[in-house]
Amino acid sequence: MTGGLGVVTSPEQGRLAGPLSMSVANLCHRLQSQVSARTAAGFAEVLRRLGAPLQVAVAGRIKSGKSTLVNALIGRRVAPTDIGECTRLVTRFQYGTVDRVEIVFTDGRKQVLPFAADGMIPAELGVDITTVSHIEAYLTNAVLQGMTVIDTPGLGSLDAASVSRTEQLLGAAKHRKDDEDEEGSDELDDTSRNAVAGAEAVLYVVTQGVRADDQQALAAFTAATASREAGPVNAIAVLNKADTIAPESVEGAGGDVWKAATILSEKQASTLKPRVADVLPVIGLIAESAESGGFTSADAEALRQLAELDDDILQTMLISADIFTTWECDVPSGTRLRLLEKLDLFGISHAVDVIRKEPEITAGALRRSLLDASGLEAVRQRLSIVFAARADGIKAAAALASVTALAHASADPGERQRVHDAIEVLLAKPEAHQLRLLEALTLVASGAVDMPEDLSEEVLRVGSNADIGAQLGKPGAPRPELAAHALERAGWWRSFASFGATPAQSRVAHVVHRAYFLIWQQVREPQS
Ligand SMILES: Nc1nc2c(ncn2[C@@H]2O[C@H](COP(=O)(O)OP(=O)(O)O)[C@@H](O)[C@H]2O)c(=O)[nH]1
Ligand SMILES: [Mg+2]
Repeated sequence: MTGGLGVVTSPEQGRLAGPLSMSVANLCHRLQSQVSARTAAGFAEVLRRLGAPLQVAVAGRIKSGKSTLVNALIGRRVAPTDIGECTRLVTRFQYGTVDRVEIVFTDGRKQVLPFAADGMIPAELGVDITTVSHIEAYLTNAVLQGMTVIDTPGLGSLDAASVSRTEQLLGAAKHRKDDEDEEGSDELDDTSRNAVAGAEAVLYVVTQGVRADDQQALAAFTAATASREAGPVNAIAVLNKADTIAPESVEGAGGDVWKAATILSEKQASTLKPRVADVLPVIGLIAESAESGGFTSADAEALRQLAELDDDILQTMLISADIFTTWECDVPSGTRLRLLEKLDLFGISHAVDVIRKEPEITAGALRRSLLDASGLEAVRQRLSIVFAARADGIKAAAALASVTALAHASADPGERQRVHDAIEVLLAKPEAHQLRLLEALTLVASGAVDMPEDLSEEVLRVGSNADIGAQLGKPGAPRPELAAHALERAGWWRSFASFGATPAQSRVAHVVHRAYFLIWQQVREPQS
């Protein structure tokens, strides 16, 4: 997730995700002097967001383990989990040079919030929560340089106030009709605020059974994010709490928890399609403990003691949390409770197995093995491939949507026309091709445009990878082979666009043809 990918820097604009974001930023700059103060203020906000890391919201039902996963991703136990006021608020985790937490009130006021003794954001704020908009946490953790993580209370659940706070922040709130318009104000009105507030990408957390309201929440969520279409371009999903799946309930799992989780994830991917491209199993709790310093050498020591128990006894203890903590045993029950909170039964059982296979294993290596067992690495990689590779397109699309909304809200027809014309010019530029590719990918992956399966897969592959070898399905192949393949496919898609395609397929085919052509231009031998 640490950018690296085509990060473009310009003196006045900070870090931009790529050439397309740069073009949109230039558009905003140029137009700022030609529009009303209000629209200009909106553009300033768009510019600020374009220069910020990708905004990834973690969404899902209450108690699906969102905050736990956020802690794991950041590598620090900072978001309160389970209960407390804070779990009912939206918290934005962004990079900062000094650790600092602020309460942001609905009237715009801010108040510094000291960390709790354990280094976490306090679960109780000591202020009237109905006056709070959200919490802003600035942390020094490097991963936040690549993305801002937004922890949400959960859509489709909880009290109405939490839901509306979540929706507000994600830009889903219904645009309020303001009767008394304060003309000429530099302040952003609600419409603009909402237009620019949307998260740009979603990490959707589900647990075992995807229910109808999961689907609805995801639909609402992806529609609410600033991208024009809800779709797999900016949303990925995890099946969390994989450790709690009973493997015997899943056919074909052969009693293996991870296998069962993988099978269920695949099933859920087809249920959640077309909103997300795929679903990855993960054990957020173990990932959090392994990544955030929660797992200590004292824990490793206690596990070592448990590993020495007679296996029959241990297996009996591991039947349930109650038996595990109340069983007569040398490891103090308080210690066992702590292990349970950090690893749950599956993690404890996994650690014991590892210790029994390798009694001399260090606490560090044991932690590493727990991390491997959590599936977090695969989630990180997916985030990096899907979001980082598309950050330029995603951010630019979000920014353009905001610019369009701002112009639309303007009372001045001349201003609307100027913005409209500028966007037209931008869309004709070569770098805007990525927008069309992402759009084509959304159309195909969502089933809006019907394609034979092999062609859909090809579109997804070309549109979802940053690496040319991966885009062409030939990772690591030599350049001449890549060039030849790209040229061949460019030709194929052009003829598909002309012959034997429906009008909708034909539009997609033109975009794919152009994508291959641009790839070919990059990898062909330099012309002498
Ligand atoms: N067994 C297990 N428990 C988990 C996992 N992830 C989270 N939990 C627990 O689920 C509860 C709710 O987690 P939380 O992160 O607060 O959920 P949120 O409401 O979605 O933010 C907490 O008690 C977590 O410890 C997991 O992967 N496995
Ligand atoms: Mg939470």
